[in-house]
Amino acid sequence: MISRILSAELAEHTGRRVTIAGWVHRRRHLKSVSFLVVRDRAGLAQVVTGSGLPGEESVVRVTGTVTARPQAPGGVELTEPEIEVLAEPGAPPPFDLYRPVVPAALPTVLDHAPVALRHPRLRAPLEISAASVAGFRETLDRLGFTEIHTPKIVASATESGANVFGIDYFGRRAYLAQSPQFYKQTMVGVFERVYEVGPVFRAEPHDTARHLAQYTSLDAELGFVADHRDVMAVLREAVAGMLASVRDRAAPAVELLGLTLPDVPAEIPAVHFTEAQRLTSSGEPDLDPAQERWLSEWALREHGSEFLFVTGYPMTKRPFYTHPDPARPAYSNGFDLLFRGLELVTGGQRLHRYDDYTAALAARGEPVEPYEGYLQAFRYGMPPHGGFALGLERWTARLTGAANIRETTAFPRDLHRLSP
Ligand code: AMO
Repeated sequence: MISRILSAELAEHTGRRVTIAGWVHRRRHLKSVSFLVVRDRAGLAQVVTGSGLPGEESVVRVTGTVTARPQAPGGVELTEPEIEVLAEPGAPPPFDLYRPVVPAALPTVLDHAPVALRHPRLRAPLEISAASVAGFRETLDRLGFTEIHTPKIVASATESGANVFGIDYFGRRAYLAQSPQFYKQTMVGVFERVYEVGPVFRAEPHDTARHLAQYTSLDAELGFVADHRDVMAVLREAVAGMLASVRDRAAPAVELLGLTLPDVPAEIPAVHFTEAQRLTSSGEPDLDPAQERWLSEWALREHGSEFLFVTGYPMTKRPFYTHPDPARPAYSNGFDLLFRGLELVTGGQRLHRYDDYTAALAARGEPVEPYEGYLQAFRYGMPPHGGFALGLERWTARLTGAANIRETTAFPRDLHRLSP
């Protein structure tokens, strides 16, 4: 390893000679002096030097004396530097990475992602996303869940209504997994409580600000639930843990973006689907994005909460594995979690008896045969169970105020974009 300290640690070394390494973020020439700002994973460091500075995005190692300077980032700078260039860029960056506001439109940013993402404001959402995943894992580990890894090349679709990518699998028809749904349920029979953080694929024909063709799904599934409300309680803990981790691990990113993080109420308010319909004067069997936004505003007004559960969606709108509400079988024990106007999570209680699965498939006119592999779990005894899936990019977009979900993932895949 190249021996060095991080920019954020410089102040602890005032008066000493130290080495840092990173990228030339900015060069500034004043009349009698020049400054080099070096960017590393922890932040920025200022170097005072003469002329003849390496170009922006050059990779450098700088040894210098840590000197107090209140105006510099972190209140110190490196003086009397020796600068070694480790790599010189072949071309200047597509736009100035040092400007506080990103001076480029989203398509330009995405076309140049490998270098554009180095901009502190474009990197910050990715830091928040990483901290969120760490908090998700930490919380579910604490609650006795086991992390699993399930196949992304699968034999059948899982989510009715969502579109599936077909692929050639050694001459056979296969699909890219739309969700780990069947496998996470199966693994409840093994571990009782499981979670997975992984990619899922949706052949989304819509070009919207909230749909990707590949996104990261934070999935959980747990056995021995009384009904969907036990799942909602675990989800509440997971979301609170994700936020605590963002506060803890991504504090500089939160500060840079000037974010106000939401509070999670001890109990997130919930409305039944029929009540949501009444509130939005809707007779439709589903809620559209405008109604979701309205309901979120209502929850903030009435309950002071930026989160709202909508429970009891009609069975006709949920996949075949959904458990009905025993008291009102036309409605499900399924829920969505809305966050700042957007559907963030889908979840619910599942069927757990083999005969209920065969009946549910028959009622939808679907053959049992393609599902035989999955249905083995239920043939051999499964507890009442349920789970949820949270879309990571939607979460990060809502936390950071990004207008487009593409700002929250390094290399988005959508209708038009396959590269970089
Ligand atoms: P669902 O299909 O509703 O449920 O997906 C769950 C969550 O994933 C996110 N999401 C998306 N994010 C980005 N781009 C997309 N194209 C996209 N589609 C969905 C949303 C959504 O709430 N198996 C069930 C979950 C379960 O019941 O456990 C499922 O996949 O945030």
